[in-house]
Amino acid sequence: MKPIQLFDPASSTYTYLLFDQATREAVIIDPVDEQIERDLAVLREYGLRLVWTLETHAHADHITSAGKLAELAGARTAAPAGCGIGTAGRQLQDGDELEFGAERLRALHTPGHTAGSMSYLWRDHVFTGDALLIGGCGRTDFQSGSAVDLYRSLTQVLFALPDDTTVWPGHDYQGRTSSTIGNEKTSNPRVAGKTEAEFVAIMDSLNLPRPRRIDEAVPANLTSGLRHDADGVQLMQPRTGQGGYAGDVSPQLAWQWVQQGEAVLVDVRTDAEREWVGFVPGALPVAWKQWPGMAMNTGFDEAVRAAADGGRKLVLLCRSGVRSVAAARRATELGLEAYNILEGFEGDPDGHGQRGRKGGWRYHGLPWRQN
Ligand SMILES: N[C@@H](CCC(=O)N[C@@H](CS)C(=O)NCC(=O)O)C(=O)O
Ligand SMILES: [Fe+2]
Repeated sequence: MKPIQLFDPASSTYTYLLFDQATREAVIIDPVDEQIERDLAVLREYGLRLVWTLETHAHADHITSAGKLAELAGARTAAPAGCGIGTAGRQLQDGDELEFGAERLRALHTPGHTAGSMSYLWRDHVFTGDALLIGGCGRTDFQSGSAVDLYRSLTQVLFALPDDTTVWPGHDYQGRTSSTIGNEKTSNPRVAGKTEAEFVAIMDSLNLPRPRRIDEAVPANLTSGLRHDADGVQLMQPRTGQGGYAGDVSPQLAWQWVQQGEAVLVDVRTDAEREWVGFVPGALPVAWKQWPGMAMNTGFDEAVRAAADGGRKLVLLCRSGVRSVAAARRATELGLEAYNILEGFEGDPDGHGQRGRKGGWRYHGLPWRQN
């Protein structure tokens, strides 16, 4: 059994999908925002149900799609506890295990590239993030990096694994795909046969340019890639949609339109969310996907056409404004005028992984009820 290795050419990032053959439950490691459609297609192609998104660290060179995958695929989010990714529901400590089907993966704290960085061991495969790269290693010159810590992580944690363990790195800038612990131990030019002092001297003299996207990527990755830029209070004009739908509106503007009879409010969350979390009186329920499993609602097209009733404007509400974008795109393809309601019903998770305090329909005091 091998992981599925996927590549983002813009950042040379490898994303990995591992799955349990019997239950089809899957884990994705280091997913890249710009590749979300590809990743969703791969999940569909293999018939997989994504149960975990997992980060090796808070990346400086690309933005994760973890938060979006949680919405679109129903996954839970996990990240190393020391990385400050407060939005991730599961905060992993060294030695913690994640289960998917009958499979399990173990977190190994491998600090150095960043202080919180982790590698993940699954069967005889290790996903090393930016700790160990093929013939190299992650840089240690920013984001709480430490060459001394990385030397220990490489020589004492990763090189302690069996020699035939396959190494799957977080990046490769030269098209190489995998290595083994045995190979890296004997031939990695930065660390093989080097003392700690020699390794530190090498790392100190790399003089690499700053990653192009670091200022944008690190803050976004600390919130699972969810960029909460909506500010519903301010946005009382629709923002024209650039992504194949009519536009984005604040929860307040959506409610104003609904009250004035200008638009129909369509709740695209799952039946379970409406039932257990809360609902907006008068909203039409048309699930985009259904829980558990987040399978597509095959009745969506018909129901959303009926909701528009010959051309009425639709405002679509989901949990945090991710699924409602996908649903608005589909409604637009059907010829309808569909807007995404920013922030959704519950808003984004805050630094404690809790929703309800960072935007959303409820946060803004708009009408809702609970059974
Ligand atoms: N050129 C890339 C940055 C590449 C980079 O710095 N990569 C980090 C990983 S996030 C690294 O550790 N590289 C190690 C190396 O290049 O030896 C960009 O602008 O995004
Ligand atoms: Fe990195």
